[in-house]
Amino acid sequence: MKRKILSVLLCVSMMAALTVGCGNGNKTDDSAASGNADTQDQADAPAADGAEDAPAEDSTAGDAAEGTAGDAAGGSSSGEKLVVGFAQIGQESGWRDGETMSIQTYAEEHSDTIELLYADGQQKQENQIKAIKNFIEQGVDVIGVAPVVETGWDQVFAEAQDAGIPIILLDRTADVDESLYATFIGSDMVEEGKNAADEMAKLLNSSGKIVELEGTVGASAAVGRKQGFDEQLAAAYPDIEILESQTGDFTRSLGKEVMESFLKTYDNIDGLFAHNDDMALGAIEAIKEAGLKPGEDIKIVSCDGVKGIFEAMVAGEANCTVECNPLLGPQLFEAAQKLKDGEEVEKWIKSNESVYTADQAEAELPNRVY
Ligand code: GZL
Repeated sequence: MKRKILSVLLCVSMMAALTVGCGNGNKTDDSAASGNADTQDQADAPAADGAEDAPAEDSTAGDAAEGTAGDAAGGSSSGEKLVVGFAQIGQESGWRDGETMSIQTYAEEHSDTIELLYADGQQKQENQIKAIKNFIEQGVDVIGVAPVVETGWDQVFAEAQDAGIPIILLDRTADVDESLYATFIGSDMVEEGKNAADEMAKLLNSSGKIVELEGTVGASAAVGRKQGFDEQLAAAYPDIEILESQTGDFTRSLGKEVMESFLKTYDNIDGLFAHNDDMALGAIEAIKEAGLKPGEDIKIVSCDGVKGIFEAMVAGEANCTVECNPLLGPQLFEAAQKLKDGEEVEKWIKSNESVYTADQAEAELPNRVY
């Protein structure tokens, strides 16, 4: 009962302080920091156009937020629904949108037993931390988070632990004591980097000069892929040289911008390793605008396996993608239910993935769902 009163009070105060976006979770809304609910009910609610200007007392938002928070507390206290708060990174890549779609679709399809409170962090750690704090206040059963960077999570994870709410790390790890999270659901990024190095070596006959587009600085996906790639080059391919490596922040636009600067600096680039397909797709635009043939003059290896890179491979403009599975919604809720039921969950639920080369692209393209 106390939790319910607290939730309602919190909602009222939140409504006084925040504009609230009640659109579907795929829209970036100003409620990112609030961890405002994006539940089945809300997902169907008409998006409050211009929500950022909506008066705080906006009835739709107010009702939805208050109702949701109440439901959340009610749901968990009555034990009827599994209530999960998820603090997403943002919408920086096609891969990320695929993950968000997987989570929200699963929650919608199981709305009779699952309540999802979704927050879009807009690529800012402080928004994700605020959302987690709000999930704690709202008394969710389990908190999921895709940590935008590895560090800075100890305190808020400890607060969740003190509140008896388990943390699930999704697709990226956090540099915290293992006792502070229940499980990590995601890929082996070091393995992905190693696989990318092996594929680049095949394309260059183990010799050449390459450039590298790194992911978000401090993100475990970028740290791991670089580690795996560098270690494999050092161990097996001493004649492949990295001319320069810079972050493209996992985005297509910055990937293009950085590749443009690489092309202005170097006239002997044989290959590009991009930590995700979105940056590779931006780089392909830059390579073509420079009058060169991507996939031929410059061999391109990247990670993720989004539809767009398969289309580029079919067009002969990219050479390989190391798959990284974003469709983690089912595993997230399955692990959350186990944790709610007091069952053991393995510390690392590892995704199994493939490596796709251009010769496989045409046959595989119809199977790609993100
Ligand atoms: C990988 C994930 C990465 C993707 C990028 O698990 O964290 O973040 O490779 C995304 O596309 O931005």
